[in-house]
Amino acid sequence: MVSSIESSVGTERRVVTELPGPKSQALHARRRASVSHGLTQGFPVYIERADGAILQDVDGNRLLDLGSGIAVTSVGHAVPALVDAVSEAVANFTHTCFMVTPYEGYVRVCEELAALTPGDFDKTSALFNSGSEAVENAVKIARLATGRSAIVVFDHAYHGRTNLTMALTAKNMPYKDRFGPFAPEIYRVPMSYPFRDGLSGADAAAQAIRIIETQVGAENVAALIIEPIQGEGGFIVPAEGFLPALSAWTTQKGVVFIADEIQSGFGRTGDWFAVNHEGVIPDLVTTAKGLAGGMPLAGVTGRADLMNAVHEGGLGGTYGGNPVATAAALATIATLREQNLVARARELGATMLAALRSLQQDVAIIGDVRGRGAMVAIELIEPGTMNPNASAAKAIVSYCNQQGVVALSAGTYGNVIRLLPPLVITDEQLADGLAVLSAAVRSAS
Ligand code: PLZ
Repeated sequence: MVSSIESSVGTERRVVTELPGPKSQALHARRRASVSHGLTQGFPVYIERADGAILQDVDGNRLLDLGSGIAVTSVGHAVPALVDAVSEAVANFTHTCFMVTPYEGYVRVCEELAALTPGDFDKTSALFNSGSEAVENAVKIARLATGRSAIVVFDHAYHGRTNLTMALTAKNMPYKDRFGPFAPEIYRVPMSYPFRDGLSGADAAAQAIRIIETQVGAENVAALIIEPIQGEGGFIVPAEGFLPALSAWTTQKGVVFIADEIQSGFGRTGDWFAVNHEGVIPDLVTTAKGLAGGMPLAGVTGRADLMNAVHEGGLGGTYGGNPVATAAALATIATLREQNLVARARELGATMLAALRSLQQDVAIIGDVRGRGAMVAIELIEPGTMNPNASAAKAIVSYCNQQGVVALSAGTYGNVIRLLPPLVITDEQLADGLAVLSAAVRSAS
C-alpha cells in the first residue's frame, strides 16, 4: 500500500528558499497563462506532497498548515488509513453511479451520518459533491416537504457560489459581484454577533424573528439556514441562547431548521457538530469538507419524513457519493474516532484561545478572540475603535506566509484571521505556529 512508503516530509517547518521559491514562481507563470484569473490566488507555493500538518512545496520548503485547506483535512494530510482506503476503493471500482447500480459504501456513510448527527429520530441522507450542492439540495427538500418557498438566511452567511447559494451568501465581493440576477425568495436577517451587536442571544433571536414575522410571514417560510458558527463570515459565534431560540421558533412554526455544518462539523469545534454545544437539534444538517478528508463529498442528513417526502428521482447527480469519496469518508470517521480527534479539537482550542487572549493584552489591534475547539479566530480593529482593520489582516497573513505558515483570513470586512489546524497537529507544531502568528500580529501593530 502507498502509505508504507516512508514519508520524506518530516514534522517541522523548514523554509529553504524565498517564498514562493523559483519552481513555484515558474509554475505560477504557467498558471497565469492557463488558469482563469477569476480564482483566488492565496499563497502561490505549489505543493508536491504533505504529511500530518506539514505541506512540502516543489522547492523543498516545508510549510505548517493552519488552514487544513479550509477545514477539510481535519485528520491530517496523507493519513495512512485514508490513503489505504482510497487506494483500495480505486482499485475495486471508481464509479458506477449510485442511481444506476448502488454499492455499500454510500449506504454506510448514510448510516454514519444518521448516527453522528444530533436527534434520535429516523434519519436518511443524500450525498453530493460539494458543500454548495448540499445546501441547494437542502433547500429543494425543505421547499418540497413544506410546500412553502421563502428561505431565511443571516448577515455574514456563506453557503456557496452556485446561483442559489450565491443568493444565500451575504458578502458581495468577491462572491456575488456582477454575477446576478440571483434566485428569488431569499430573506436576510441579522446574525447574533456579540462583539459588534452587544445583544444577548435571546434579544438577537427576538429581533431576527420579529423581522421574519413582519416582513416575510412565518407561514411562507420553508426553511431557516444557519451556520452554527459562521465560517467565511469571520468565525462569528452567536451569543448563547440564539440558536436554541431560533430552533424553538422554527419547530413552533413548521419551518425547517437547516444547520449548515459544512465548515463547523465533523469534530472541528470539539463536538461532532457545532449545534451540539447548545443541544440544538436541526431538522436537516448539511456536511462536506471534514467529512471525507479531501475527497469531494457532501451530505444532506435529517428527518426521514422530510428527506423521504421527495419523489423518486427528485434528488441525485452523476458523481454524488462516489465510491472513492465514500471510502475516504468512512476512513476519516474511523480515524476521528480511533485517534480521539474530537476531544483533541477541544485541547487545541484551549491552547489557541489562551495564547491569543494573552497576546490581545499586549497589542491594540486585536478586538476579539473567539471560537470553539479548533475553529478559532482573532478580529482585528483599528486601535481604540471598532473599525475593521483589513490591512492588518493582510499584513499578518503575508508575514505568516513568508515564515512558511499557512494562515487564512475571513470576515465580511476581511479583518479576521482564522485558525483551522489539522486536528492531528502536534503540541510542538501548534506552539511554533502560534509563535509565528504572534510575531506577525506584533509586527502589524
Ligand atoms: N457552507 C458553511 O464554509 C465553503 C469556500 C471557499 P463548497 N467554504 C469555503 C471559497 O472561497 O469558495 C462552504 C462553507 C459553508 C457552504 C460552503 C460551500 O462549500 O464545497 O465550497 O461548495
